[in-house]
Amino acid sequence: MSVRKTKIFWSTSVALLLVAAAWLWWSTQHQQGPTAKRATPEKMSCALPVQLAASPHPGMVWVPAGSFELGDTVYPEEQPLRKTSVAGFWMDRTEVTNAEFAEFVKAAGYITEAERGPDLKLYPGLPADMRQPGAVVFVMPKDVNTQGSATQWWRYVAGANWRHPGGPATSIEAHESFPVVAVSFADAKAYAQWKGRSLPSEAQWEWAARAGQAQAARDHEQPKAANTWQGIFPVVNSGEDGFVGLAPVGCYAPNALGLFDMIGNVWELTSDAYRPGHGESASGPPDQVPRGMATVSARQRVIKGGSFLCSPDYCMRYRSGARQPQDDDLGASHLGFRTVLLAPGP
Ligand SMILES: [Ca+2]
Repeated sequence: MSVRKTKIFWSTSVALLLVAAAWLWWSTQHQQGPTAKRATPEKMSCALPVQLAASPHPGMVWVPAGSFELGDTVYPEEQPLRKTSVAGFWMDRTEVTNAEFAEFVKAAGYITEAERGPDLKLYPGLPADMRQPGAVVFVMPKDVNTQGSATQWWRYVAGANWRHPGGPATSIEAHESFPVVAVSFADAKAYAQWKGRSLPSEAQWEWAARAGQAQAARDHEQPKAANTWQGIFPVVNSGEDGFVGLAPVGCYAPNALGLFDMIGNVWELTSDAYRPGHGESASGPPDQVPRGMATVSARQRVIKGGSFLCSPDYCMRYRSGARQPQDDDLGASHLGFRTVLLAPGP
């Protein structure tokens, strides 16, 4: 072996050893805490504290009026900060569960948009697989091109809906305490109206998530007491927080107002139409957005709170000020909601 070849051999060997050592270290770090937790099955429900019998609206908590700066400073769509005030209101202390949504569906005979399918008059250019009823599902890829698009892990799955969140082969059996997902804006609104309530505005939602602390949004750390993503998105999910996928509602400590899972678990729909920012220039019509291969003038809402898919290396939207657009008529496996009620306080 020549001197040059020997050098190359040793350089390569040292590099391989370093990579192996790094992988071993990472594995060890993530086996002692997280994987030990995952050795036990993920919980199917979590006990919620009993509310005071005197509460006029069981299952809801009072959010007092307040003034604060809407938005945050991490991503462009959350800026600029805007002074906002909200009046007091009641809010569901958890995300709406499968059991609660099932009660509504049964009583109202309601069929969700994901079960009915897209309005083909609105989407004449949709590819064949997206013309069928369905919803968008996160599917963990084996490998990923970091320069590529999110379609590497988001799939439109025919037959996916709130009863079958991962597609026809999946079910919500024994998942009564999990947040309902794959619902559209109209579905969530119909549920809220059936309950005599409404969906929160973005400002109401954000103020509630901050639990009355005007400066709470300046903390950009990944929260420990929330269902988010630990590992390397979207290919390694250590489940360090106890859940690889969705968690039942109420598994983490509530915020100071008694609201559970405002951050993480599922994104939550609001009643606000989406604009790409909080500035004056953001008051125009919604952007043209792609849906499949078609570009349509979709109506979009603001969604809040991030989900079990939010990670520091890809989407640090596990913050009260974070926001994203969501097509009104498109359900997704990381999207749910909760309701609010405008009524006198306690
Ligand atoms: Ca998690």
